[in-house]
Amino acid sequence: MIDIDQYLKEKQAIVNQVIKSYLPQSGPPVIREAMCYSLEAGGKRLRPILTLAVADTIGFENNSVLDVACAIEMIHTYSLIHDDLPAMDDSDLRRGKPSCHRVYGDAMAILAGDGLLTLAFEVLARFGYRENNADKALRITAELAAASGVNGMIGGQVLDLEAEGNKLTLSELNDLSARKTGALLKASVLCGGIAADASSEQLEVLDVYATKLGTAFQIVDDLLDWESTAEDLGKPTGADQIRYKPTYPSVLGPEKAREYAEMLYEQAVVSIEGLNRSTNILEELAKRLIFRKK
Ligand code: GRG
Repeated sequence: MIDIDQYLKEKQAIVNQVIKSYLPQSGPPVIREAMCYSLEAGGKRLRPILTLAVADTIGFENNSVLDVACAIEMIHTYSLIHDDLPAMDDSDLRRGKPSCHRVYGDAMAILAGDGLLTLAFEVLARFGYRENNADKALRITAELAAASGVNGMIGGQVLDLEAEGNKLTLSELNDLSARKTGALLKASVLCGGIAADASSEQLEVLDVYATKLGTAFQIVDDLLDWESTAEDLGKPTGADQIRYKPTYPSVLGPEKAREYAEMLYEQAVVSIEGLNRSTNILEELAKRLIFRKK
């Protein structure tokens, strides 16, 4: 049995160290500072840890997968910076600290997000130069660009903005969540598999695991916004209700939403038996994601 607390701590430390080393060493100081501010504001690093955990599960021992993991965290952080802007969710607090635009202003926060998104793809391209990784890098780049783009996270954000004040069916909410949150989470898992030379059968299994986990993760995010305090979460809570956003607890009720998340978690855990590897890390990670308190 793996000590998941220890595993998370070790992987967080590695991601934090490596991601910092990729930050530009030249260019206008203010933009570099704003990018660093948001990257170092203390996120959980769930997505890069999922990438690394998949590679560990497949049995791939090569540090180059860290490039992929860090690129994914950069894309995630960019999305949070832009999501907090006044034109979007207008949120003053992120990761327990004033959001990027509250410290650096709207223009610099937009550019810091753009800077992180661009840097992510530079890191991926450079990963392609290393150790004959070119084919993998192309597949991973395509996967991440699609997951972040109009049919993935950006499209999900559009649906989310349009949903304010409207009623959604469960199936519409599932579609929104699969794009806004699920796509990048799924890509974190699949890119770990691609970087680790997983077989196509293993990638299919990982796809099912990540799809279930992505929806369950969003349900829990909605439940935390519904039930927790800003102090607990490090970001404002109750915002979804204030903005009349349809969420899992508002559509299903909090109890049914929790049951739905737990059912998806159980299905995710069963699905990865198909990997034919020891899947303890991925099981424990799924448990952490679903039973988390922030
Ligand atoms: C602006 C293109 C664009 C997209 C924004 C990420 C996103 C899409 C919106 C954030 C709003 C939100 C609450 C989404 C739900 C799930 C989510 C992405 C939560 C934040 O992820 P965590 O909990 O955050 O992994 P940390 O800070 O730990 O990295």
